[in-house]
Amino acid sequence: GNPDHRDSGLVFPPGFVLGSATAAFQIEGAADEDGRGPSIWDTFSHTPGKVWNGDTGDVACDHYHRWEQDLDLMVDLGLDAYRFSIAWPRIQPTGRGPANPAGLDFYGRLVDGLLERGIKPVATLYHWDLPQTLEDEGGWAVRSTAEAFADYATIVGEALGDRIDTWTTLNEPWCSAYLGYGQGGHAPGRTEPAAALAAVHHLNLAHGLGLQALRAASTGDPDYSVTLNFHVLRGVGDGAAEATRRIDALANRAFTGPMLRGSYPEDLLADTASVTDWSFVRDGDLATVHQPIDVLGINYYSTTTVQLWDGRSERQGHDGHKASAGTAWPGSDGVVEFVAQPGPHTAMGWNIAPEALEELLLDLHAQFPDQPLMVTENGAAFDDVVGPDGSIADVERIDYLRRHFTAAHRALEAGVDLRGYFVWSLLDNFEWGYGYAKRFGIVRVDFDTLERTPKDSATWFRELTATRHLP
Ligand code: GBH
Repeated sequence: GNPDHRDSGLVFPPGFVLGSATAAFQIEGAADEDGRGPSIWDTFSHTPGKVWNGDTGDVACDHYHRWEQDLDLMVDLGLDAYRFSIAWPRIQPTGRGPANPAGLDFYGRLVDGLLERGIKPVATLYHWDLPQTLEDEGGWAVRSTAEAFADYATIVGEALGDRIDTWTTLNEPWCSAYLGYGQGGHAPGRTEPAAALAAVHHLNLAHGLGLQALRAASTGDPDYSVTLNFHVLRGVGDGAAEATRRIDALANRAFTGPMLRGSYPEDLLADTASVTDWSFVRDGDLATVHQPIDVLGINYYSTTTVQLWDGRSERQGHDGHKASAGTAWPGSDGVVEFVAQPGPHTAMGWNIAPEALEELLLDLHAQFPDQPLMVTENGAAFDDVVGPDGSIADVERIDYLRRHFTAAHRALEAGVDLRGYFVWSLLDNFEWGYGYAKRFGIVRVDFDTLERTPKDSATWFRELTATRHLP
């Protein structure tokens, strides 16, 4: 092996899934092709001032045309599994009605291509690209969007449910609800705290209805999952416990409560009482949302530090998203403030805290002892430099990944039922509000030529998948 990649002595067991992840809007491009309808991210990214540099998803990595080449990259990297998302507006251009056969065919070819190469397909139904027509009818703030999602899940379940390894209903509903409808830095860019909380519930409901639909339609034996972005919280000051309790309720327990326990936390309802009365939760909804899942997906990047607002200091922005009139924290805006965290930081400005991943996995295992877990995203953006020979010596990314894989391994050794780990991301791609300015890939994409070049982190990851020993 490469002398830079000395064996750490840590070995991942044979069944542990080593994969990489992407999302449809971030890589596919081909926005107008084969009957695809517009999504909220098309509208948002084409609205001046919303995305850095005016970048859009029109071309992205052109994966829609280059998918076979990308499959070959996955083979080269030795992936056990590939986590991708299905673009709802390719399947139902207006979010309702009959399936668009060309859209289904694209994912059918992709899934068959993965299976032919021995790579497990892990498919997410919703990674943020809501059909624009559904947003025009109210988006996630209204119940009918969750009902439409169930019909979409039936269509993809019938078409692909004989071949999928793992279905994931939603990616990070926290982002969809709070950044999309509260803070406004994500599509559809609304800044309505009550709508954000309604979106939380309708996304939870979509998860439940989607699981029911997928289970009824899938003829294979797939696993069923959802992916949440957990906030690992640090509190400072006299009110540390109260500040972390409030943010934990909004960020984490608003989803794990209904999905894994069957109820919304009482403290969440109390903290948000001035914003909404939660009357959008109807009889029977919680039973629909609360269904067993085979695996809980976890996206983890960094920690979050909070304190009670002292009423004097300027309130801090959150999450590196550009300043907006909205809040990601309905009911706690002006109560809790977010504290700058010590470095080192990635190019996103996110602090690097691998020990918090171990802590998160242990905590979730303690809370939900029988629930298998999977890291469905972890990775980092850095300012990559292309060397004179064309190579990309992304040593910081290798270090980030090595430290987070080590944290995951420690959790495994402590008895956590951790099933696998997906690096975000396979390719540099459209990083939402940051456009193409932030690069998370282990494979570089030149956005002029669309050429792919594996970075040193890809070589490092290939060694891990080949040997199962952490280099
Ligand atoms: C994921 O979002 C997405 O699933 C993926 O599409 C995206 O490309 C990738 O990560 C990289 O961004 O302000 O300190 O509390 C992650 C979004 C990032 C939102 C961390 C919450 C908390 C940082 N999350 N953020 S902090």
